[in-house]
Amino acid sequence: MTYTLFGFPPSGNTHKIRMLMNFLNIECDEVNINLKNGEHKQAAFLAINPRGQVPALQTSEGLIIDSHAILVYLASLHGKGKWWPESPLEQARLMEWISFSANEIHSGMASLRKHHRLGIPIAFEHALQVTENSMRLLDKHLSMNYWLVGTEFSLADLCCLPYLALAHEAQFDLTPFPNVQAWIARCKQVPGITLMPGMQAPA
Ligand SMILES: N[C@@H](CCC(=O)N[C@@H](CS)C(=O)NCC(=O)O)C(=O)O
Repeated sequence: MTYTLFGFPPSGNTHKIRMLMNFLNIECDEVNINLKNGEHKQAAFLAINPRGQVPALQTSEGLIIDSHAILVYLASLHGKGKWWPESPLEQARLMEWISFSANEIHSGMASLRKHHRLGIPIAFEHALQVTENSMRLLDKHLSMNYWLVGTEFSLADLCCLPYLALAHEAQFDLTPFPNVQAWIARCKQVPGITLMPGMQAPA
């Protein structure tokens, strides 16, 4: 199966796909869509993805859009067992965090980073509030759990990691959330993990 990933190098959502592909040893071509010059809203890319967003993945079965949809597709197709469990309850546990990534992290930390790194206007106070609330929740969860779900690094950790490891680019101080900081450091030590530029910095 050949894959083509439409992405953008600074995009944490694109990076999630790269991380899973590398864990699964999947070969993939990448096409860069330059979000800075608006290529994602031009007709050529809108014909591929009408949502005008990256990432999008061209597969032999058709185009898949949205980082979380792509992760679930790849994990269930190539990583049954380790990356996508059989049990509906375990799948639901992963989905709890995939949803946290798509909602709280997307409209919180990722939004703050978009503002500070790319200069895009956002509802700043709202994004800050969402980030503070969600980091408080996450810190509490991680005070009782080594990984987000179960006993090893999973798709839940993978999808939440990039934007949280880039908190410094969002100009958000994680010092009041020591369990989140320790979890980020743990994730970065997982064998086979792929870090994007900026993720190496201490959280
Ligand atoms: N829910 C989508 C969000 C994708 C997203 O927001 N992508 C950003 C880049 S990281 C983008 O393409 N932004 C341009 C836009 O929304 O117009 C996902 O998880 O893939």
